[in-house]
Amino acid sequence: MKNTPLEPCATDSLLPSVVSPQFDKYGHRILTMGEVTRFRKEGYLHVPTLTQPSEIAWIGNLIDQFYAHRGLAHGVIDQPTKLASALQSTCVYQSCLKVARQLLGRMAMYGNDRALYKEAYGNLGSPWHQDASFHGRYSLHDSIVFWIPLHDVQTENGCMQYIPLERNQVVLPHRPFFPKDPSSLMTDHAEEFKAVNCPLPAGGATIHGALTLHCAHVNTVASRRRVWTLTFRPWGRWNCIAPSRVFHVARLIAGKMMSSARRR
Ligand SMILES: O=C(O)CCC(=O)C(=O)O
Repeated sequence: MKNTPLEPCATDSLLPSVVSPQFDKYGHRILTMGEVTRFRKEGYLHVPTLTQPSEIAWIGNLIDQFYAHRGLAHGVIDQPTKLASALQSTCVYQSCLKVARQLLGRMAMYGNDRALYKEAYGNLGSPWHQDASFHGRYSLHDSIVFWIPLHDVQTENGCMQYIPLERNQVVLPHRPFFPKDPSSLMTDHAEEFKAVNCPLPAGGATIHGALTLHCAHVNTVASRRRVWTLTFRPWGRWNCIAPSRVFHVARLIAGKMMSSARRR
């Protein structure tokens, strides 16, 4: 599916380097230098114009059918792209791949995707966490996630919030969000007064890195909150054998061996 580039509005043209979205010759969204710089500094990017709302409506319909087929109203569906490979040909998927290559280098590839639907009139948001807390201790935390709502999102229906990266950001202590589910992690160390709210129109997305603290508001409205996320990382699903990762692990192991030899 190929989209026509969005027309910059009159106000956008007054601030070209800051807000005018940039598209390549295929109509795929790419980042401006300013956006790349902002992502590197803050660890997330608010992108109100990633693709056309009509494409998002089409994707939303398709993913709704996966939920209906499974008899689910909400919850997580892993890898919708495996269920419908047409998703990989969409303009939004191709834009995400190009943006991932701008941010992570040309070896960036698809890692994973998920549909995250939250119930209407819910009482739980997604707690503050860093995606890095789910990664192994040898990870370089070099993945990025595109969070793509399938309709307009604001505070009331579960948009994201981010805390800009600190200098030398580390992985903070996390604990299970649901006490009986060790895979549901949250942190008590988010400085919430620094949070930036990220409402979006359909066709927009946020992008965040693995060290960036984020959470999503509770969905308090009468309809489900529907989101598709796409994760990219260097070497994609082969990230664990990416040369940078192998080098990193070797350095950590060598460091450990040297310090235990010194202790003896
Ligand atoms: O959509 C949500 O509720 C949270 C999503 C999230 O934390 C993530 O994609 O990393």
